[in-house]
Amino acid sequence: NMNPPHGHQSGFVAVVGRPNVGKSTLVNSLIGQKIAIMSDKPQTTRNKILCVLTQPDAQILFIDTPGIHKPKHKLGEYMVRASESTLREVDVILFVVDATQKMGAGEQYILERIAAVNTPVILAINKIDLVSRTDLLPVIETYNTAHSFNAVVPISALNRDNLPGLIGEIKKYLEAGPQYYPEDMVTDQPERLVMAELIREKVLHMTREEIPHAIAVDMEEITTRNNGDLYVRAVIYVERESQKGIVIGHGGGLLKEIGKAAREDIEKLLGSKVFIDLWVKVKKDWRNKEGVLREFGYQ
Ligand code: GDP
Ligand code: MG
Ligand code: K
Repeated sequence: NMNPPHGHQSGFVAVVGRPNVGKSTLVNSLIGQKIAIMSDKPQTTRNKILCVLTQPDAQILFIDTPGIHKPKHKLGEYMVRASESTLREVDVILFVVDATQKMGAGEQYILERIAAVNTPVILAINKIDLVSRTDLLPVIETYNTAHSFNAVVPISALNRDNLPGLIGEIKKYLEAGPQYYPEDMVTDQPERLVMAELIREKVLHMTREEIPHAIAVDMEEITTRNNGDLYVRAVIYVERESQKGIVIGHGGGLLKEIGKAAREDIEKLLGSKVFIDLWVKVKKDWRNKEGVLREFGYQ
């Protein structure tokens, strides 16, 4: 049921910023659990859900936008285009910068990308625990001169300083919408998202560029057995029969390899023995139906 309860808001926030400004720290502080683990792996997948913040009146899905960085190879160029459409589709862009660093080429590049879209942009100036008030003001001024932000919010991701203020600003730009993820899934089973992303990552790695980035992995069942082992059944959704063939591979060989690689990562992550039951299904044109939401397999 996608009808939002009265007054409930939800939406997507694209988190952008160059490495080491504190994106992962921010995401971890927001959700209070270490699930941003995926964001430090090689940037091969398109968008990843970094965290889902569930409050009584709102659900905010923070997504990583890897293609925002200057491309170094052909796949990178593809990802820049992909990230541009992401920046257009999300409700808010959260641009994270480091208060202790001068605005540099990395920031300039991101500013150019966000100037090309109409999405509201909130600037989070992070690490204010490391600078004095007098040193912070010129930083704010420099960024305000460079771009007309919808809001500028000084924060310390590490000390959780002013995070409610940041969330408050984000909420101004969310629309009425449902809770996409059940609350318990997000707070008690963050590993579910991570598992889906791990499987997705393996598919993209192992099929190279033959498979478009828009595939979705749906975790159909996660069961803990009596001995603590985990049983996972997941469906990989592709757009065409031919892609299904590629993912499955000759005699099911590639799907087996994908399952094995994902299993090894998930076992490392969770520390328990894992059985993965992988299926591939075709969902025609679901990517074209619109928006980031569909990308994650939601109807
Ligand atoms: P990312 O590459 O943007 O994801 O950056 P990380 O979250 O990995 O942070 C990079 C470094 O900055 C780490 O050593 C963090 O501990 C540190 N850091 C992040 N946020 C803050 C903050 O608010 N204050 C301070 N002092 N350090 C921070
Ligand atoms: Mg990080
Ligand atoms: K990152």
